[in-house]
Amino acid sequence: SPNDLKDVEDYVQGHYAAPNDELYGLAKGKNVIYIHLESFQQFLIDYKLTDENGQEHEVTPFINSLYHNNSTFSFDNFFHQVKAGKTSDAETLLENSLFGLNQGSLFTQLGGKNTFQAAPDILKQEAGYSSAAFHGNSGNFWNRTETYKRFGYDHFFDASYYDVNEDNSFQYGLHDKPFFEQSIQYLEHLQQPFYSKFIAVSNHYPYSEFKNDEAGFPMAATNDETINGYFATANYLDKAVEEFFNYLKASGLYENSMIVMYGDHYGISTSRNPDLAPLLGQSKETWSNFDNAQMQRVPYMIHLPGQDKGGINHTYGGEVDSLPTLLHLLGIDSSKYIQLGQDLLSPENDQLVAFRSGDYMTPDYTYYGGSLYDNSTGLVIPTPDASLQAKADEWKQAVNEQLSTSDNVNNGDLLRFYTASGLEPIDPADFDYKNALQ
Ligand code: GP9
Ligand code: MN
Repeated sequence: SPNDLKDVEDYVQGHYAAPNDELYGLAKGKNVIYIHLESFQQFLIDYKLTDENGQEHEVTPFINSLYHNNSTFSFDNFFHQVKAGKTSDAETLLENSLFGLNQGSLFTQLGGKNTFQAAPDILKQEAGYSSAAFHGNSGNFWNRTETYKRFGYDHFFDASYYDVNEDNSFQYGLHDKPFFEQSIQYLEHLQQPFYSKFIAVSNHYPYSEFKNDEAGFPMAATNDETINGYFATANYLDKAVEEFFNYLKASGLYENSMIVMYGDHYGISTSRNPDLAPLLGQSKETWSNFDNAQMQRVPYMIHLPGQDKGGINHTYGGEVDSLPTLLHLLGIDSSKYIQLGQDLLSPENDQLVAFRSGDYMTPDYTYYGGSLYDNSTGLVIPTPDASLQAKADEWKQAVNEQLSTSDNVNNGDLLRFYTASGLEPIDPADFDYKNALQ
């Protein structure tokens, strides 16, 4: 009911982190280009795979160069917060600053009926942005077509807009190089400024597509085929992203754009991590749940050509924090929206990262699978002293509150009652993705 909204608004007000004055509006009026790095974990950044002759191969040289560039706000303590909705949960988090559901996918269950106040809609109504999503798979996957209408996407270029054939695709759709290459003709027609996202998908489990790639990136040599192929598909993604940047530069779009790259979730599941451990300089035998929690880091990089205020930021945060961060860089006040994250560039950021399971992470402690760990040692703290226990209780409560607020908003479809943002309601019937260019 509308009354339930009151608690949500109180939470949002109490949790709001005011922007960093120096950075507010730094990207005002820029195009926004999201590049979705499928299943891409932070450990790939700067990683070098050693082949059987002892030679090292940098897996993602292009993405690494962006990561280390002062035009990029890079984060090394950024965590995914998805559950069963995987990619679609990441989309929910990044574009709404709300969590996915505790069971199943929000896109599938509520994407076709709820009211949202998502990034494309906010930017359209506040700053005249057009918007488009690009993905070389069927629009029905994760119920995207219906959900995107309610997010306010003007255009959705799904597989029907691409030449997808046996040679250039796999079970999840078009491969990344042809995907970016064929996207350009559509991107060129968008009215600027635009908000866009490109969901690249080649680096998706089972990582078996580039084993015999002509580029010949080596396989890892563990007992697990999934791990072995992961580096070569990540390398392919890196090259595809580089080609896309070259296009953006050649077309002149680059200078007018803010390019945001994120890993949506882990690519190597927890059960496989012990086999990965030796490649990370750790031992299979001592691998623990603490290590599993650290592996949930994914890249988050905001590349803003022509400025040098970036660098590697160590703030602890997660996908829910992306939208307020982005809006503030674009010079848009996020405080009037129901967003549950905090600007990662704000000095007021709490640095408490909720996992969807209710576990959490702070700069000093990890709570995972029911145990509290000291981040500096990686060891369990069996009996925290009274002051630490009090803090841990507070963190747990704050995490539960963030997650339950999200569930209340989503399950109660509460945004349909929320008028204080001043956004006009969306009518999904206004959107027809079959005629995307009209
Ligand atoms: C396919 C892709 C699937 O459209 O988005 O990703 P997943 O959710 O399986 O990571
Ligand atoms: Mn995914």
